[in-house]
Amino acid sequence: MEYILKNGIVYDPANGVNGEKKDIMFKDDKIVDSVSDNAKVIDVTDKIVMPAGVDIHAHIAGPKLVVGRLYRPEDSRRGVTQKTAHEKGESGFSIPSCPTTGYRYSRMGYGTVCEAAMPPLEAKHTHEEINTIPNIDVAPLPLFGNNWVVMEYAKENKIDELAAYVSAWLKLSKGYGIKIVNPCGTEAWGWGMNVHGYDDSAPYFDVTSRQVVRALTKVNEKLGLPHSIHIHPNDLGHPGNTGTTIETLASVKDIAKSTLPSASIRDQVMHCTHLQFHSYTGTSWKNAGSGAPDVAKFINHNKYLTGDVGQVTFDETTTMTADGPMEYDLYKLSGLKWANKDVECETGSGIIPCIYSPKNPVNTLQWAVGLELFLLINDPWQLCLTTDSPNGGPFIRYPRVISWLMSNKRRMEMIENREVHKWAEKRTTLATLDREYDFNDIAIITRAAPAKIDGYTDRGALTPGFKADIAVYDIKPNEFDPSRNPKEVEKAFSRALYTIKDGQILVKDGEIVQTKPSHTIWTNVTGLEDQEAKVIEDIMPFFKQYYSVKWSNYKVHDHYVPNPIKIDVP
Ligand code: MFN
Ligand code: ZN
Ligand code: ZN
Repeated sequence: MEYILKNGIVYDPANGVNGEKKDIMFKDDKIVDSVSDNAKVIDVTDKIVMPAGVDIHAHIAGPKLVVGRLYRPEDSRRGVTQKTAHEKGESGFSIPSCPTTGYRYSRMGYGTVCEAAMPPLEAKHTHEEINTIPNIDVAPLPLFGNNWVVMEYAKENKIDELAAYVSAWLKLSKGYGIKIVNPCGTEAWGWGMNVHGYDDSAPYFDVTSRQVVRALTKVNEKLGLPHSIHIHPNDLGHPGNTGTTIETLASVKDIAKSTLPSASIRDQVMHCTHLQFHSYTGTSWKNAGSGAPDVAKFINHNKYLTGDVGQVTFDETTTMTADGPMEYDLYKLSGLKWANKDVECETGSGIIPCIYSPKNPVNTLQWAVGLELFLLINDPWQLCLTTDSPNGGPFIRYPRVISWLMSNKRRMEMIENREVHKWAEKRTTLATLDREYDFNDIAIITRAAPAKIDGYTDRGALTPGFKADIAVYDIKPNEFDPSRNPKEVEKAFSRALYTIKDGQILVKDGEIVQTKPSHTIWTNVTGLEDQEAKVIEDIMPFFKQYYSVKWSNYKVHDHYVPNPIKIDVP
C-alpha cells in the first residue's frame, strides 16, 4: 500500500527539517522518497508531522507492574472503558493493563518504548507481558548492576569474561542493552543496608559501585552495543545526592566510545536516567534545594553524557524500582502500603504509591528541579522527555510536560498564583528561566534524541528506508502560539490526528482504529560464542548452588518473542 501525507509542516530533526511544508510518503512499512500515482492521499495541510515518539525510559511490563496492579485495585479502577470494535476495555491510571499501555502510547503518537528494568530471572514473564502490549515496539533492558556474577568479575577487573557474560545474558534474556540500578545498593538491601557513595561497596562482595559501573561501561563499548550503559545512579531521592550523581557522570570520562559500526549512531558512553531524582542539595528534606544547575552544567560540558528527566507531574502514582532500599525510605516517610521483592542473585525491587501534591514543598521542589534540568541543559540532543513512568507520573502526562516546556507564561502563572508551593520559587532557579521549547526542540526530546541515544537505525526520523512510524498532531504551528495556549498543546499531543506504525494507520482523530502486535527489540552479539560457552561452564557450579531454578528453565526461548527485531552486533 502506498500513501502520501500531503502538505504537513514537518519536524524531522535528524534530517535537519525544522517546520518545512513537505509531503511524506510511505510504501508498506517503510518511508520512501516517491510513490506512484495510485498512492492514497492523506491531507494534513499545515498540521504538525513528526516521526513517531520514542520513549527511552518507562516501566511498562514485568513482575513489578503485576504486583502494582494486584495491590492497587484503586488504581486499576481508574480509567476504565468498555470494549470497542478495535480495543479491549482499558483499565488503570499509573499501572494500566498491558493492552491499555499500548493504546495510550499509540494515541499520543508514540511507536517505541524502552522497558527500563528487566530482571533476567524474570525475563520470560516480562516478555509474556510485552506480547500483550499492542501497537508499540518494546526494547527491554536487563538489569546487571547488582548481579553476583557481574560483581565478581568487576572486582577482579575481568573485562573479557564480563563481556562474554553480558553478551550471553542478552541472548538468554532477549534483552536490548545494559541497565544498572543503584549498583551494589540493591544487593546491600538484601542485608537491610544501602550504599550512598559511589565508592561504597556491597557487603561480602568487596566491590564498589564505581568498579561495577566502569567495568560494565568498558564491556558495553568493547561489545559495541547500539545503546550505551543506562544507569540509575546511587542515592536516588535523597537530599544531597548531587555529588554522587556528578561523580558517577564523571567516572567514565576516560572510557572511549566503541569504534564499531554498531555503536556509531550514538555519541554518549553513559545515559543517566531520571536525573531529576538525582539532583538535590541539602542534608535533609527540611533544607533541601536544587542541584539541577550543577548537574546541567556538568552535562553541558561533557558530550559523552545523555540523560532523561523523570519529571514529576503532581499525580497520585505508583512508584516501582529495582532500587529496593529507596522504596523502603519512601515507606518510612509516607507509611503507605509497600511491597518489596528479592530476585535471587540478580536484583530486587520495591513498589509504593506516591501522592505528589503541588501543595507539598518537597514535591514542588522535585517538579521545579525537573523543569530546571529541561531548561538548563542547552543541547536538546543530550536530553529526553520522561516521567520515569510511573515513578514521577504516568506517561499519559507527557503532553502536559510538553505544554510546560513550551510556555514560560504557564510556568510563571503556576508559581505566581501559588498553584504550586513557594519552594519552587524560593529554592530553585525556575522562576528566572524564560527559555521556551519550540516544536523542533519537542521533536528532538521526544523522538529524534531518544532514538539516537538508544542506538536505533530504523526509526526516530523520516528517512527513506526507515520504518513508516509517523505522528500527525492537530496543531497548525504557523498560526499558533504554544506559549499562550498550553491547554491546546496538551490536548493535541494527547490525541494524535494520526499515528502510523509500520505503515499502518493505528490512530485517527485521537481514537484507536486498528491494533497490531508489538515487536520486541533485542541485541544479538555474534562472534563470542566460544567465550560465552566458557563463561557459562565456569559459572555453572555457582548457578546450581545459588539459583532455585534449573538452568533449562532459565533461558527465554524463541517462542517467548514471537515478533523479534533482532539487532545483530558483529
Ligand atoms: C526512580 O523510583 C524512582 O522517588 C523514583 O516526601 C521514585 O513531610 C521511585 O515528612 C520523594 N517533608 C519535609 O521534610 C519537608 C520539610 C517540612 C517540614 O517538616 O518542616 N517543611 C515544610 O512542610 C515547609 C513548610 C514551611 C515552608 O517553607 O513553606 C517530608 C515530610 C518527602 C519529604 C517528606 N520526601 C520524598 C520525596 C523522593 C523520591 C518522592 C519520590 C521519590 C520515587 N526509579 O512562614 C513561613 O514561611 C512558613 C514556612 C512553612 C512552615 O513552616 O509552615 C526507577 O526506576
Ligand atoms: Zn530507575
Ligand atoms: Zn525508571
